[in-house]
Parts: sequence; C-alpha cells; structure tokens
Amino acid sequence: MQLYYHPFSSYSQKALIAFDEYAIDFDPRSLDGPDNPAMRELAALWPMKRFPVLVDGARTVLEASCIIEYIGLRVPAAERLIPEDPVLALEVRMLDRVFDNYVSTPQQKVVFDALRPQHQRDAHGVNEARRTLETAYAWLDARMAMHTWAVGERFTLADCAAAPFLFYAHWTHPIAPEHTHLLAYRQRLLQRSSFARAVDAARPYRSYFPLGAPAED
Ligand SMILES: N[C@@H](CCC(=O)N[C@@H](CS)C(=O)NCC(=O)O)C(=O)O
Repeated sequence: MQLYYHPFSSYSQKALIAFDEYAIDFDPRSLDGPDNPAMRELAALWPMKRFPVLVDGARTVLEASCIIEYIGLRVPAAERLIPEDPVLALEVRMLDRVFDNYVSTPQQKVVFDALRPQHQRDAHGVNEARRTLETAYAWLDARMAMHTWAVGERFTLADCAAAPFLFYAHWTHPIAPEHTHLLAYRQRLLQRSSFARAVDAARPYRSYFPLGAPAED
C-alpha cells in the first residue's frame, strides 16, 4: 500500500496513528518539498489534492477516516479502531465527525487565514471559527470528565482524530486552563506512542506553522 501524506499534516497524522497502532507497513509517498513527483501523482489520483490518500493496487482510498477503516480490515475485528459493537461503533464515528468538523475545520480556517496576505483575510470568519473552537472545547471538556479516551476506555478511530486536531487547535486557539479534563486528555494523547512518534517525525516542519509553534509540546 502506498500512502500519500505529509508528516506535518494533521489529517496525515490521523492516518499515521492508525498504521502505527496496527503495526501495518506502507510505502511512504511523502509530499514534502517543491516539485515533488508524489504531488503530481496525488493530483492525478484526487483532483482535490487533499491528503492523506491511500493506494492499494487498483484501489484508491480517500479521506483519513476511510483509510483507517480500510486498513482495519487487515486485522481481527476485535482489535480494530472501530469497535465490533454497532452502537459503540456509531458513537466512535460520531466523535470522529465532531473532531473533524468542530475542531479541525475551524482550526484550519484560522491557520489558512493567517497564511493569506493581510488584505485577503476574513476577520469575521476567523472570529466565528474561534467561537466554534471555544464551544467544542467546553463540550469536550465536560465529556472527557467521564472518559479516558473519546469513547469509553479503548483507544479508537475518534482518538486518532482527536490527537492531531487538539494538538494543533491548542496552538491555534489555546484551550483555557479551566478545561482541565480536555487538557489532560490532550496530554494522554501526546503520551500515546503512536501519536508521540507522529509528533516527533513532524518536529522538523514546525517553522511552517504561521502562528508560531510553542516549545512545550
Ligand atoms: N476530509 C479530508 C481532509 C484532508 C485535508 O484537509 N488535508 C490537508 C492537510 S492536513 C490538505 O490536504 N491540505 C492541502 C490543501 O488544502 O490543498 C480527510 O479527512 O482526509
């Protein structure tokens, strides 16, 4: 299997965590560097040019959540990052959507805006995105008061999403100190070896982060 990804990209890290959790190997097609042939291949595979993208023989799998579900088919059902129990599986997919839509999307909005020239910036959209993050943080903090991982006691697909998204979201719009449960969860995620390895592999790229990367992570 070939994985098109960039080590600093949050959605790539989401998939990388799952490969690591499953101890599944892949042929890396890193998108790092200008005029990268992998970037031209990506554009041919997926005109949106979003990554990660997985290629397995004749099959192309788009979207980090679907890549995680796809590679999970290679391991016994009981070990998958989406539980066998259909109701729990639904809750995992629901939390995965929450992290994509209400943490990652507003976080990316703020970061992409910061990369634009001043006169093309969207102050209203950025304020809305910051408010969405605040609402998500408060909701997640209350939830994490009762959970070790996003859904119950097992590390799942939802945690693969939470790890990079909360990591970068806290850089972008700090989680308030009173959200102790959410901050503790973010620390638990940082200590998970699959995510710790992804964070370490991405360290050389921190200068790409337009809002300034804090030293403490
Ligand atoms: N919905 C996609 C989102 C992927 C995504 O937005 N990836 C970012 C990198 S973190 C990207 O491709 N950015 C390049 C671009 O926007 O052109 C998924 O779940 O995989």
